[in-house]
Amino acid sequence: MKKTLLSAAIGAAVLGFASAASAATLDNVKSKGFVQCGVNTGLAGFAAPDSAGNWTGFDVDYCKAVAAAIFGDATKVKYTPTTAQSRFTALQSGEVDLLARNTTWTISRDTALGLNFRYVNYYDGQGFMVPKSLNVKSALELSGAAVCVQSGTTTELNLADYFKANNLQYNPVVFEKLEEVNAAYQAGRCDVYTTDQSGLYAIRLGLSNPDEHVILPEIISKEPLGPAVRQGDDQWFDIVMWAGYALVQAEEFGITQANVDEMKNSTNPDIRRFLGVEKDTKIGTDLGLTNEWAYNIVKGVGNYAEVFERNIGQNTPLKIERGLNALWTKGGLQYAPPIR
Ligand SMILES: N[C@@H](CCC(=O)N[C@@H](CS)C(=O)NCC(=O)O)C(=O)O
Repeated sequence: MKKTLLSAAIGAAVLGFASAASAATLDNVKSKGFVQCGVNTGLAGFAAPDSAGNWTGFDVDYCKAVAAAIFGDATKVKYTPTTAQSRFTALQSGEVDLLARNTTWTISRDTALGLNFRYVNYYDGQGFMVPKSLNVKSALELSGAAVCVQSGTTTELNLADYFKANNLQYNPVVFEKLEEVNAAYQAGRCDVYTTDQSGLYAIRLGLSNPDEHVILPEIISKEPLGPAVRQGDDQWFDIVMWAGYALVQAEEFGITQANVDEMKNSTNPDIRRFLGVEKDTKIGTDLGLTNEWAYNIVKGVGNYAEVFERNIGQNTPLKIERGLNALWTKGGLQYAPPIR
C-alpha cells in the first residue's frame, strides 16, 4: 500500500498541471455526451456487468444519477472497471470523470492523492469471513491465520493495525485482482477473507458454497465509502456530490421514481424547489445544470432507498439491512444538507 500511495502521489504531482488545466470536466462530459465512471471489476450488487455487458449495481446507479442530472438520461454512462490499485491513477489521469467504487474516504486520499470526497453513499466497516468448518467465533481467535486481502486497499492497512494492536500473528496472502483473492480463499489457501463487510456479503455469494462461510461479528474499522473526483474542479465536485445528496433528499421527501411527476404538483415549497418547479429557482442552474437536475435523478434511478433496495437490500441476494445507511430520522447516518 505504501508503494501504491507513493506512486499514486507521484502520479498526482506529475498530473497536477493536467488536472488544473482540465478544470471544466462538465464541459468535457457534455461534449463527449457521457460520463466515464470508474467502477469495480465486478462486485455483486455494487457494480457488475451482465453477459450482454450491461452494468448494474448500487455504485452503477450512482454513475447513472450523475448522468441523469447532466443529460436527463441515466443511460449516458460508460464504465471503466478498476482494481483497488488502479482506481486512483484512472481518476488522476483523467481516464475517468469520477470514481463510484466502494472507495473509503480517508485524509491521505483527500490530500496526498489529490482527490476530493464529500458524500458517503455507504457507511461500512471492515470485517472477516471464515469457513464455518474452522469453528471460529471471533476475530480474536485468528492468531496465526493466513489472511486473504486485496492490495491497494485500506483493508490491508487496517488488518496490520488490528493484528498488531491485539498482539496476534498472521500471514497476509495478498493479490491485486479480486478474482485472485477469491480463488485463493475458495481453494483454502487462506483461513480468513477480510474486506469491507458489504464486500464480504457480495464475495460470499460468488463462492461455490456460500452457506459454508460465516462473517464474524467484529467490525474493525470505519469505511465511509463514497464517490471521489480529482481536485481542481469545484463545479464538477459539487455536481457529483450533490447528486448523492439529491438521492437522500428525495427519500427524505418521500419522492420516488413512481410518484416524481405527481410530486411536481406538491404545494410544499421545499419539494417544488427541489423538483425545479418553484418559480425563480436557480438551484440547478447555479450547479451548471438545469433546474430539473434533481427531478431527472429521481426519474432516472429513484431515491436513495430505491437504489439501496433494488441492488443490495432485503429482496436481493445480498439482503443487506439499512443499518447505518438508514436516514438520520430513522436511526442512521444518511442526511442531506438543505437543498435550497
Ligand atoms: N473500501 C476499501 C476497499 C475497497 C476495495 O477495493 N475492496 C475490494 C474487495 S471487496 C474490491 O472492491 N475489489 C473489487 C475489484 O478489485 O474489482 C478501500 O477503499 O480501500
